[in-house]
Amino acid sequence: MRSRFVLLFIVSLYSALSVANQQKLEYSPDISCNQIGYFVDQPKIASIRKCEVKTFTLCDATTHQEVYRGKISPSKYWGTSGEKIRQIDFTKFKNEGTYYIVVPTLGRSASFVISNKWPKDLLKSTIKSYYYWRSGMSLKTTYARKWNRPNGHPDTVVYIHPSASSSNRNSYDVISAPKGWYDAGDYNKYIVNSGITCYTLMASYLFSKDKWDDLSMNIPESTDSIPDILNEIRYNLEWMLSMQDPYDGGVYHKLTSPSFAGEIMPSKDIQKKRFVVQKSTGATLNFTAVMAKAAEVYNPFDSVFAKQCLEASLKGWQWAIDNPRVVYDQKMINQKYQPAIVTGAYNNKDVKDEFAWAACELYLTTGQKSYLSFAQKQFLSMRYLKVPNWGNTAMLGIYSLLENSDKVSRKDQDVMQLDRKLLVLADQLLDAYYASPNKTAFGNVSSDYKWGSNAIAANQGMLLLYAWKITGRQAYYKAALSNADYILGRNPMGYCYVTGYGNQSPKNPHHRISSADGIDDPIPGLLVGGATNLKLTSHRFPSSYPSKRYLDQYSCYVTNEVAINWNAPLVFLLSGLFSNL
Ligand code: 9MR
Ligand code: 9MR
Repeated sequence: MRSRFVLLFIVSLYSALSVANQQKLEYSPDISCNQIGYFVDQPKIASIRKCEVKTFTLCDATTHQEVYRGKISPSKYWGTSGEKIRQIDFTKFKNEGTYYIVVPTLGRSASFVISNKWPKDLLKSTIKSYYYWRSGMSLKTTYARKWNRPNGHPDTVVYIHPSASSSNRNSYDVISAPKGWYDAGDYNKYIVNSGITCYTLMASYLFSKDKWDDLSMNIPESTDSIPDILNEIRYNLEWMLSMQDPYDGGVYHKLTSPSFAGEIMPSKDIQKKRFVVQKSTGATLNFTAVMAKAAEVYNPFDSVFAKQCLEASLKGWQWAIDNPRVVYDQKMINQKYQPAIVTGAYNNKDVKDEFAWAACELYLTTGQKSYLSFAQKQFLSMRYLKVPNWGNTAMLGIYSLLENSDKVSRKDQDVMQLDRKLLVLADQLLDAYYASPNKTAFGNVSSDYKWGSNAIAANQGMLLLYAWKITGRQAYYKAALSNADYILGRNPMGYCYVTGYGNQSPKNPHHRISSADGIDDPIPGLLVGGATNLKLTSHRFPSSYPSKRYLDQYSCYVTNEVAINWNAPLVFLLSGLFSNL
């Protein structure tokens, strides 16, 4: 009896002491985990660096009691971080709750949840970011909370730049092109980048409809009967429509001030005139593809708007067929015209992929076989497709055809090798995931760390989710999830790269509004560009290895800018992962 009492005493003393010790543990940036959450029945991986201990424990974040204990894997060298990485795997632990990891000698990790609901709040925030990107309206406290702001850039007086004059519109004629989203940290509006962004968000709606139907974003249109994500996208589509020259169907490349604004709020940026510049084939085809898609997506809600989108798309297509090689070459333009334009170029030189994509969308919306034949020819002339980005959109057409494979005959699917086009890339990513010392599909090769690397991770995730959907193979889903883990903290910098989320997130994004609004917290839900191998600025990074070339500084635009085309694949990835549950 006595000895049992002593034993019990010793055990409870030990656990009280270990709880007290746990509470005192310091946060260690060397334990990288998804700082938001893990799904109950999916892989739960974290990683560590610089440490040889053999076991880890998982602790309940409220009681600080140990709930699970496991072995840490042997180390493997990761070429893109220049470090030896070790895995912590607690996949087998399936109790919902909030936890942290403890690694003796290192400390504790960030807290995260194990739950099937974790993406919801983050998803709301990443899509709400588009509301904060709106140009041409004031943001009211009801919707914008402390980030409310007065109107800036009404864009009701926009000049035709001399590069854009045509028989019906002279230089310095005034047009009105209001609404739309700012591109990124700057205040300009670019058609090429709007194209892939609107497509990706509409695709997200189609892919995860049940998640979007009742997700309220608390925006001015929230009381109508249309899903909020579509309300938000329409705000930009309406601007895009105004960028088409009604006389010939061509689309201006961008609406911009001649140079970037300073670190000021939109309402203070009133010094410079804003122009629409030269029409381009790339912009017109982006527009054509997006408007064809919008005609399909919006038809059940507003057939008048859908019809307007389709007419605009057809007009754009005709212009592109008549003008197939009008490249936007800013340098050349500046040699010929005044004022010089020095903002983002998005100079899409090769437009084969835009032709293919636009033809796919027009085929699906109109049912006319000639568009599909056109697309097939374009695809035949491309050796292989790529994970999409603003300059390479061919895969977007493949996504759309695969989502609507009932509209493509078996024979056409075979001729085009439709599945293969996607699966070749998905399998490469899957192999990378299996072989990765970091257990992520993203980030194993230096070429993943271009400008906006976090969006490359998200776009790879999007591609993997399509592969999962058409094959039903869970491995693709897990690989997609690994990229979400990377973005949300399981990376060598230990950053959750979305503003306002996680234990360590960017505080100084290259985002003029977040910087100039006088509010400490940046606007939430913005994905920063992330680590990069580019050597554009003279900043000193924590390491010369690509996955660690990241700085949370306003001036470091090459790692810390935010952009509409980067948030969109994250929105897709989060909602798509969530749609499995
Ligand atoms: O602020 C600009 C950002 O939005 C662009 O993405 C980036 C690249 O075009 O340029 C930024 O502007 C910088 C300019 O290019 C060079 N001087 C410093 C500017 C602001 O930091
Ligand atoms: O994301 C764009 C990147 O791929 C290009 O290499 C770079 C230079 O043209 O421009 C980036 O886009 C920026 C745009 O030019 C201006 N607005 C901010 C964008 C994000 O940095």
